[in-house]
Amino acid sequence: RQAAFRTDLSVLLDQIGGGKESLSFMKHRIRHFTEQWVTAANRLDDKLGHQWRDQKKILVHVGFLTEESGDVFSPKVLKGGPLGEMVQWADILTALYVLGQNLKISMSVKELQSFLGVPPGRGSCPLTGPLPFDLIYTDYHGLQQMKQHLGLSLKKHKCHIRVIDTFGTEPAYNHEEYATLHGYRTNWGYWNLNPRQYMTMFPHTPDNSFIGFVSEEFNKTEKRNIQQNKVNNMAVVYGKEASMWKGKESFMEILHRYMEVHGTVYYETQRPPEVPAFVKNHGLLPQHELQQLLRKAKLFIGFGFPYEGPAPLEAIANGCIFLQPRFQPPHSSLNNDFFRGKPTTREVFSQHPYAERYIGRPHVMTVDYNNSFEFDSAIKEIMRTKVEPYLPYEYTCEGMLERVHAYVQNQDFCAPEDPVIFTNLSRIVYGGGSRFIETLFVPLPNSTSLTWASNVRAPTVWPPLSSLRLLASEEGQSCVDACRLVGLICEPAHFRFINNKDALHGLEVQCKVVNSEINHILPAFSVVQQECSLQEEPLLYSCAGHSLKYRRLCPCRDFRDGQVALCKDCL
Ligand code: U2F
Repeated sequence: RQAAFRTDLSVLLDQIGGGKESLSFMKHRIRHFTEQWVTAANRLDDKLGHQWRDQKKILVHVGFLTEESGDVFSPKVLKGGPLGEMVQWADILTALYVLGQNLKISMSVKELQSFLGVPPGRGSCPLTGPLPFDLIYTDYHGLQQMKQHLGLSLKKHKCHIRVIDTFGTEPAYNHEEYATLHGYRTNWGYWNLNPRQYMTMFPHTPDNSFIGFVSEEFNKTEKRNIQQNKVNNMAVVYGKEASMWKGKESFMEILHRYMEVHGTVYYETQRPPEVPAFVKNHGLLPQHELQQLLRKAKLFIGFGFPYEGPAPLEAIANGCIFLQPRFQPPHSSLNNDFFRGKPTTREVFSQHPYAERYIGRPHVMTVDYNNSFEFDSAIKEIMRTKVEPYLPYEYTCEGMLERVHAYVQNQDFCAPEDPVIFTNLSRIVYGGGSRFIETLFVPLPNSTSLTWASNVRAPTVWPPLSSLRLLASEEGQSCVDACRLVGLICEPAHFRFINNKDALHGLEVQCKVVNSEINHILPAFSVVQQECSLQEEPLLYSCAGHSLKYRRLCPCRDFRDGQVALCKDCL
């Protein structure tokens, strides 16, 4: 069946049901964004030339909101607890619905069982027939619940699953045996999924798929009005829970010298002692009232926690400058309680790395808060600087619809991955480029097309192979960084095309021997020892891994302006 864009969201709102604060929050958000979604749907439909889109049967099982997982989030919705996850689920549901998919929503184990057609009880009678869905979106809690209730049949069906995973899961943690043997075992990982089945809130690592959420977008007139009504000396503090303000008195003092300080900190009856008396505290606000406040403010200031939430994007979209602390040393699961146990070694160099890297000045300023001179001058600079409201395309409704559309139609983790043979890999080249690029890429013919041996069928792959650019990283450098340095992004889907001798040959690597091993750094080579190794376990293809001993073979690809998840020919 063909999927048709939907512009009436009332059925979705009914499907979500009610009762809990978390659900009310999500529904309120969906209602508030309806107009933006509708406009985006029409624009995307035009952009795609009204092309045929398959309607898929999709189950969304929101594990963390089930009673069976303890649902620790719902009771905190009105008390300053995390809302980022709720924002993200509301937007995923809406995107799938607006794209016209055949959607079922489950928020309890009972509903899960009934949708899957398995009898109640624990794994007693696993699903015997086919899975009644093309795709299942869930989270780590939901995955655990599905394991309990689908029993062994989960293994058979797991290629249909997508795991909404805020901070991401790196390949070394996902591979059960490897994680256990090499110290990467955590409470989460070890599901042996294709790492691209994990879908993150920000494009943390290209090993996972970036699904994201949305923020409000303004037209030219609205942007002008916002800029005209800015109050130059008004700051809003990022932190809805009193604990986030603890120990920040010295920064607050400096800030207060120049600006009127506002907060949206939850409180019951009394003002929280962590919030200084000079702060105008509005209490926790409904989302749209927070937007109003941000619309007036010039500065949105983070004190280091929460990490990587939606609020800074909302503030920047409303024309604020986001000021945040740099972390030196960076925070990660190795040195920080919040990240400890999360299935990633990603290093977080500031409170909001996405804002720093993908948005940057003048909208985002990242400074050393321990240096009061630097902090002080940042505030003065912010008061002088004029900025326009800005929202990266990938966080607009249209950008999210475009991305989710591309994933739903093209990502297929069930199809067998046939081995691929190149006649001449050296044809994968980067055409032009700076001196830096020339030292990394093999200087080869101009052609960027691939030819195939006559007995090998060119596989239909997504992202398409036309996007592939091969390069070797430096020693100690990950493929994430190697690709980024030349303006590309690492694409794990392309690892299987470069995990071969031809790739080494194409890069003119000297190999005494070419081994094949299980190690998340591979394929890679050691220049000193002239030792080359290919990857034996496709689940361990990792953009994130790095090792001082090795230069890695990196499959990079191009990406669309403002939409890092999709290559130029990906739509
Ligand atoms: C992040 O979760 P948080 O919920 O702490 O992230 P925030 O950026 O603070 O805000 C989430 C939403 O809360 C809304 C605001 C944001 O969309 O509009 N809000 C509001 O409605 N009223 C207010 O007064 C203030 C904010 C992250 F998203 C999670 O994944 C992490 O678990 C958490 C910890 O790092 O941080």
